[in-house]
Amino acid sequence: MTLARYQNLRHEQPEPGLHVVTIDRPRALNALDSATLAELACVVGALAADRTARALLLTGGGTKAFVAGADISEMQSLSPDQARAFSWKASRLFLDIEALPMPAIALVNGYALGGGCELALACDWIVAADNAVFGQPEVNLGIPPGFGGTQRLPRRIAPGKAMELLMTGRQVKADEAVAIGLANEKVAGDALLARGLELARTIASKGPFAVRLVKQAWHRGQALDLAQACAVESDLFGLAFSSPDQTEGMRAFLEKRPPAFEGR
Ligand code: DAK
Repeated sequence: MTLARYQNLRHEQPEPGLHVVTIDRPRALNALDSATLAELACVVGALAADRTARALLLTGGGTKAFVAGADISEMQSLSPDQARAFSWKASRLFLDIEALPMPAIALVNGYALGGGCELALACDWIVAADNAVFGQPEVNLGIPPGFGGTQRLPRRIAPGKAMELLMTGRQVKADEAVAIGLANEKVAGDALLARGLELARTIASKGPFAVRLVKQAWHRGQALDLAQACAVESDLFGLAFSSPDQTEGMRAFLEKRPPAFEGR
């Protein structure tokens, strides 16, 4: 079911609670211009408020590119002030994606370069099609990454490897992306959406409140030392015991039946 039609993206719900957002701007290999970022912000705002949403799959239209970066033709003549504002606007959007209550999985089909790689990194994990190519080639254009790449890449993969990729602009294909922990797995291109939906269904079958708490614990703990982060986890663990899902999940286990979670 198509939920909303935009100029540069599609928002579909193939099954209850499972959302697929496709960046679809093929003439520029799905590059992110201001209009596309504004549309993405609308979808992310709607998803953040949707308590029935269980998982987001983010992908690119066509088979050649996930997202080939920020739109270079739009960016080339920005003033320093405009560049800073553009970068911060997109960074806030990517922070909002990261903060979505439901898991977000990037299904990377083809090029995920610059802002495209950064968009994938704002998702909880990445599944790569066999033609996926990741990279932060900004240094080739005389600029550093501007949508969080210098921050998220060293948090996702080994910091030294991240610095290598950020400073050389070297692109990595799907096998290497899996080997360095950038992508979780590689699948055939024509199986990418099916694999994403399979993962989304698995997540949707778990306690939705618990899944939200896992994501919250991880992100809130990132900025803290281990003791403080574990205290956050204890708080959220306690919170889970105020939820009908906890009562149902444990009762179902003891009664040897599958749980029927309400999502709260
Ligand atoms: N922006 C705009 N158009 C793009 C594009 C992009 N990032 N990538 C591709 N295109 C367009 C091409 O210009 C071409 O348009 P036409 O000539 O047909 O009109 C069309 O898409 C097809 O591309 P190609 O003809 O080049 O296709 P190929 O198969 O030969 O090559 C490629 C595919 C992905 C290897 C190549 O297109 C490429 O290298 N693209 C650029 C990749 C790149 O460098 N991406 C990173 C962009 S920089 C910041 C804010 C943001 C950022 C940084 C700072 N501040 C404000 C501080 C983030 C920056 C980036 O993301």
